[in-house]
Amino acid sequence: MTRIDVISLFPDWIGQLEQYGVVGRGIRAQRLALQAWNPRDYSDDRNGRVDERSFGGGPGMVMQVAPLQRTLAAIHAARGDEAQSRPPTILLSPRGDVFDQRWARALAEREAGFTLLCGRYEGVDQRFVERHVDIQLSVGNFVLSGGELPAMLIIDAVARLLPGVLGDAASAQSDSFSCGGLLDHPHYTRPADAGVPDVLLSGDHAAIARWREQQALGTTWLQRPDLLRDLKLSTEQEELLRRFIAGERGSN
Ligand code: 9D3
Repeated sequence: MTRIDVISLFPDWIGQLEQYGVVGRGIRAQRLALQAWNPRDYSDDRNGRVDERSFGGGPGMVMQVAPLQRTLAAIHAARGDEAQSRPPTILLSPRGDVFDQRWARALAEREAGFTLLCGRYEGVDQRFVERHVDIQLSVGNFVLSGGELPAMLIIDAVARLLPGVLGDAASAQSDSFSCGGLLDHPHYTRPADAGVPDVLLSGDHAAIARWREQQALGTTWLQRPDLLRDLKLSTEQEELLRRFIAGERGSN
């Protein structure tokens, strides 16, 4: 069972995840355990303060070391981890390495799980970062107000990769960024009226597979050429893409 602990000033928000979708399924299937921890519960201040003004001045507050350290200690005690096998502490931070599908796979492979720390305000006292943070992750080049949404995003991306969480193991494998690094082909469903490519209604499975491969290549070429540049296409793929670009748009 993979255990993810989350340190956040909004634990109820994180807790919502277990009611929905793939994370809910993972928890019900006992492949995933999710627990949110509020550093306010580990404050030594009567009002539960966990932040202070930044030394040196300037706007914004900084999360203090002591409440975070006690929260982390409580997590490790609850997990019963020995010092050597402590799960990594991951700080969500704009300074971090940008999270991607490779990171999702790497985290999903950590069977014991990990601890996510959601920063708020201007950030976390650097001494805590130096003593306890193993990895820093960002979710992209835009400014958020805290690490909660990034944490939820990471939990979702990791949960769906855990064995036994998605009913159809193949569905985790065959979507974008896993399916040979290409975007998915377009999908159609009922009603089967004008606009549905004929080949999808033909019953010719080989032709359908070829059309889908060509659409995956063509869609990636049109919308994410950066992904295509990192791939080595087979001769068949080169030919399918060449005909897509020539304007056949999947008519083979
Ligand atoms: C205006 C504040 N910034 C000064 C230049 C620094 C800053 C501090 C704290 C910017 C954002 C935040 C809060 N963001 C996160 O905690 C965060 C985040 C993000 O903002 N973008 C992308 N990924 C992440 S992960 C955590």
